[in-house]
Amino acid sequence: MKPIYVLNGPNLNRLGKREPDIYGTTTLAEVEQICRNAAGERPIVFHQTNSEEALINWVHEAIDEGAGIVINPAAFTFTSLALLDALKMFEGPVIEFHISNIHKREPIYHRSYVSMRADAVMAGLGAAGYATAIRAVLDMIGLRADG
Ligand code: CA2
Repeated sequence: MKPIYVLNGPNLNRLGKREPDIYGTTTLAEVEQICRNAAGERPIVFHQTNSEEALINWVHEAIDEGAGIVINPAAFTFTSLALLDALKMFEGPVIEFHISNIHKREPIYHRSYVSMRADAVMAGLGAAGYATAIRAVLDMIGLRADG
């Protein structure tokens, strides 16, 4: 069974340790467990990086090996055409996920390049929302013959 790739961008390794009023108190290790629990038997490849290159390389890996992608690109959401180009090469479902509601924030957080490829965009459900994203991507994979 092909895995779901859950990819997390810069600074999310600090989750649960800073700005709990915006991002909550759940750590990234707990997010990983939330994702694995929600996925059931479907394998999860879970990564976080502060490097744009590493994030793109994992999207490339998913192109060859993944059934779906849940990606929280963090700040690369608003800056990275290279990440958008990589995601465009992926043929399965892509969910863009943000812990906070980026649309409640300053205008620089409103224009997402990743949204131009994402099949769904989720924002503001907190860290627990990763489980919802996993269930949604599983549903989307289930609708495809080659999932
Ligand atoms: O809400 C999200 O999930 C974000 O993608 C998080 C990004 C931010 O740039 C996006 O606008 C929204 C990263 C925020 C900074 O990283 C932190 C991580 C943990 C604790 C505090 C900051």
